[in-house]
Amino acid sequence: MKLFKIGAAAVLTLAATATAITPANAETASQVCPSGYVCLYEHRDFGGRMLKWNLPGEKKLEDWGFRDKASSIRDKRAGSFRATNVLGAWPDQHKTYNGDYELLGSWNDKIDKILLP
Ligand SMILES: [Ca+2]
Repeated sequence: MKLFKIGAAAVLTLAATATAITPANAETASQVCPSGYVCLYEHRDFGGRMLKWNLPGEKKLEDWGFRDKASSIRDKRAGSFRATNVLGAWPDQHKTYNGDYELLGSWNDKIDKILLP
C-alpha cells in the first residue's frame, strides 16, 4: 500500500513537469529551414531542436546526438533524399523523402542516418 502511494506521487510530479515544458517547445516550434537545406526536427509539426544540412553525403545522426529522435522533416533541397533505420541483425530499412512532413508515422523516432545526393 505504501508502494502505491509513492507511485502516485511520482506520476503527479511527472505530469507537472510536462506541463511546465510545453511553453518552451512552443517557442521553438517555428525554426525556419533555409532554402537548399534538409532539416530534421525533434518534434512533430517542425518543433523542438532542428538540425540542417545542405552538402551531399551521409549524415550519421548519432554524431549530433539525434539518433532515433527525428519526428518531422523539411526538405528544401532539389530532389529527394534517403533516410535509413539501422536494425542491427536485420537488413537496414530505407525510405525516400521529398518535401515537408509534419509527422513521420511509423518512422517517428526511427531515423539513424540520412543520405543527401
Ligand atoms: Ca533507428
